[in-house]
Amino acid sequence: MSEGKRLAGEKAIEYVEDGMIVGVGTGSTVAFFIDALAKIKHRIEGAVSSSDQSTERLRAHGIEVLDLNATGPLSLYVDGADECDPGKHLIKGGGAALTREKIIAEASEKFVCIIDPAKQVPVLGAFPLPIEVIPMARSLVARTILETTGGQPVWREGVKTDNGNWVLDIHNLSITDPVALEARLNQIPGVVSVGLFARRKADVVIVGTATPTVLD
Ligand code: ABF
Repeated sequence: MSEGKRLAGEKAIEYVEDGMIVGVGTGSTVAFFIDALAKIKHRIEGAVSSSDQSTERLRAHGIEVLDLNATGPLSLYVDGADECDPGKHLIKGGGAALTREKIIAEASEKFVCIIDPAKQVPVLGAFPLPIEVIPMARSLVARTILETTGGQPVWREGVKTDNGNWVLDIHNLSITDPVALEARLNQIPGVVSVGLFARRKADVVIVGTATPTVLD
């Protein structure tokens, strides 16, 4: 598994161009990308980070971490995923960083997703769908999801996001229309963000097979 993550993470370096400010996701696959980015840090201006965890790793390598408000739109965002369907729609948020990940993906021209082969699925949903919620709305959102989707929401107890919110993981979904479900869940008051990257899906998917496979 980690060999596939390393292969995908290192292959993504090919998308980094001189002078870039690189959007950087979160997770163990991204950690391989950050370590590879460190080897060419003299070629880039800096990074915009999606989590305290990635910020720490970037800074440890001496890579400058910049504020998205100061950088404006980015050319490139590199991030992992929990599941990827044939249409490059993703489930993300296993690392509880989904909100800032989604913000940077939205601000980026090209979203390159790096995954090991195990993340490829025919239909999204076997991995419980993470949703970031305002704490006071946890039960309201859970009830609404139960009533309207047939999914089973489970509170990721003990986990607080970098934004100080909570996470619900929705089990038992089979997501055949990810764009529609993302829009429906986004409407529920108290939902901060949904771990479906469907409206803004990956532009390129790099799968960490022995010879990395590029889906674009
Ligand atoms: C992050 O990458 C999260 O959205 C997703 O949960 C995670 C996948 O983690 P890993 O690369 O460690 O499998 O972007």
